[in-house]
Amino acid sequence: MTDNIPPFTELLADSPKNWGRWGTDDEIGALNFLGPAEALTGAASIRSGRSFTLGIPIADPVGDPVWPGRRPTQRFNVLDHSHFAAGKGPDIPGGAEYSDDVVVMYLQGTTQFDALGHAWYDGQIYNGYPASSTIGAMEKASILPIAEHGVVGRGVLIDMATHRGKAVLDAGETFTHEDLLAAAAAQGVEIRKRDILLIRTGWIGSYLGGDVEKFHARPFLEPGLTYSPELVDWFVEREIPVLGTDTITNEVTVDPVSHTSLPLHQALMRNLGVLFSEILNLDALAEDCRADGQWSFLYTAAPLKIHGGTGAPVNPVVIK
Ligand code: UVW
Repeated sequence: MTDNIPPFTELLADSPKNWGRWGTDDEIGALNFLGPAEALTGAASIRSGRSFTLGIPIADPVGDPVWPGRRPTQRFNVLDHSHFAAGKGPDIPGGAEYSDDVVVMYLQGTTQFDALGHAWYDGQIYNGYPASSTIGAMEKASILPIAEHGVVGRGVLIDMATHRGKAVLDAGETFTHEDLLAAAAAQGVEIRKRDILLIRTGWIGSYLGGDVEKFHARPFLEPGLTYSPELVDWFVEREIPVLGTDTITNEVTVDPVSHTSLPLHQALMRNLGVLFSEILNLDALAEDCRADGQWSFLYTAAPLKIHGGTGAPVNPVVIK
């Protein structure tokens, strides 16, 4: 272990856990907070019926934004008109032609939900399942049970970039739950118990707007929420089921206090079972919310049902 950087066993020794709260066989964690009542609360937020999709386009020829070490999604045409023109396409009765393609992608390589077992420390994933259950395919706490359940509730958007008077937060810029509450108050919206919490930093928007170099710049350093015991307690007290942001990792890449990398993946996802949805495009939604002052809405999402998946792509739909 690097000098002076505490291992998570030490940093999070007293951090709360939801393990066992929904049964020893639970695999969906804080998604248990979202049921019919929360779906109706979300639906009651609808005013105009305007809808927004939060996924980014996949297999961008310039390279999708991914965590270092992952490769951007590649899409290959394996059948198209050229095959038929060369007499090599399948012979379909009636003369129809068609096209096919294949993608090679990291399941965390686009807008996605992480499985609860996606990140861990100390030999155990969410709910105490052994880390060895991730070998080969996730036997436990994979994305499949989350995908079977679906994610529906009242969403609330906190536009941290606008709150700080910026189009995009700076590399490594941090904020806390108290900053979220201040931004919410400025926006005139309340972050209620069991809300699906979406936070805009402008980061992915800058990529979509053409600032691609930022994503290939090193060191890789995103802005985001920072770990503190108080932040974790706030997630517990608010029963936040889902954290979604327009960054690749949903938190500042390196916590400036403990110097650990991605401690919220451990404190919130592994320990509390909070669902993480990353690489969201929140810009069009934020623009609309700034225009009409309505920052809450019905949020719906269904990640793909991938057996044993560490996560799955998703294109959430929000209705205002
Ligand atoms: C890592 O797993 C490193 O990040 P994420 O969950 O954000 O894809």
